[in-house]
Amino acid sequence: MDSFARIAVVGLGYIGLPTAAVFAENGVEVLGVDVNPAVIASINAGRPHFGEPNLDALVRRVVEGGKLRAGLEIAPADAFIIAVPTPLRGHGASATPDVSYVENAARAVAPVLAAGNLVILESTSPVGTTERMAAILAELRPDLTFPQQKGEMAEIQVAHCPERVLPGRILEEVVNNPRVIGGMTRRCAQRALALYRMVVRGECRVTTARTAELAKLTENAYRDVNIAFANELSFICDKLKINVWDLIAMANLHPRVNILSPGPGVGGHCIAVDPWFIVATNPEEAKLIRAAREINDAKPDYVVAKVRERAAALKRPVIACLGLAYKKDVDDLRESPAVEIVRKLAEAKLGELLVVEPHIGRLPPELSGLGLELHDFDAALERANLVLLLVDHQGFLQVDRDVLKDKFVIDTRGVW
Ligand code: SAJ
Repeated sequence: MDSFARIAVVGLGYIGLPTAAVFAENGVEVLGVDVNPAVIASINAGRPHFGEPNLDALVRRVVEGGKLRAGLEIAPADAFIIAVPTPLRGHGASATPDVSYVENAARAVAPVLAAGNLVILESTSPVGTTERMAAILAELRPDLTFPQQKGEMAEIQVAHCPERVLPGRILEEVVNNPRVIGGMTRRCAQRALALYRMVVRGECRVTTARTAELAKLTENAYRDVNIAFANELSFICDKLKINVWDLIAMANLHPRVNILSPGPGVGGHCIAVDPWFIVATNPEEAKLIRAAREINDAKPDYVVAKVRERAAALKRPVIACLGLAYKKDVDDLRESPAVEIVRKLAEAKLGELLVVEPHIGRLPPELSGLGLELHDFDAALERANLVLLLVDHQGFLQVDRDVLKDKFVIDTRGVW
């Protein structure tokens, strides 16, 4: 039975909500489940609870059309997509992935499972999590059969289909990106393939659940390692008094070299986190992956030290800090190196800080609690004698050279 008239999406965050809305748009009856009543109320009123291009209109349409409904309680469905957070607990090499939200989602789904159902884990997860989820389901439903017990003959199919969308382009990428579909058995994978085929236009490749888990982690670790290479070059270039951006542009002229850009550090919910999932399961083997994380994590302190050095030369430092988001043109401050840098500058009392972030209306408590306020871009540039560019937002790119002329400038993104 390959038809999916009704699906349930557990977890209505950055991934779950767009996924639910896209299925609903394609005619599937979707129940979105979340533990947060405010999220449920907002979605049922047709309003997403976070900013993402085109998501507002889509959610309003599918809610008004009766195809998407959000609730606190799970209900029977043909397929269940679990898209809950898998955070990291602790810091650095001793951090451990927390899969308790996945475990809780499995416990919530178990009572409504029926023979013929498909359960998909979309959350980025350490290798073995899909099997762990299936084990919980089997424990709670001894009346049903699962792939780990009956292989291809199982009544319930279980798969891992990791999301890989880029914040800021989620709706486009959810449909057009290629997908890795990892089944606990071939039949599980085929069933999951049939589901995603309803909405995904990109290529869908079928594999095992464990390969799919590691594939997702590998993609983000690959990017992290490559950014670490660029950041390491920035340390080397500073010592050798070479402009790192020029250096990279020159090296990238080679047809088989494509170095990424150094920055103030690596932020966001994925690249700064997922490589640790590999280190956690393979601490002996994952030497390069761990080193990359450490290099990228060291970058904010390096930027703070640079500011400290420059500020020491000023009688009364007034520092414009441009950008707080984890990357350009988004309002997302999660794991943002810019926030860490501004916080450390404020704690070190290096001078007056003028924080500029046009994408948010109010500072996060960790910064407002330090007495900081949001400032207007032009006014901050005018007043500052030290300008620290942290995020390459579109709005920061065009700047009057004359305004910068007599100021110290630290451009962590190499855009000026
Ligand atoms: N960054 C640099 N230099 C670069 C590129 C990025 O310093 O040359 C920094 C950014 O400023 C940012 C961080 O890296 O702080 C991460 O940004 P990103 O744009 O590379 O990636 P994310 O975290 O927004 O999304 C990533 C994507 N993964 C890959 O590109 C391999 C996305 O496809 C995934 O779906 C997402 O992680 C996820 O959810 O896992």
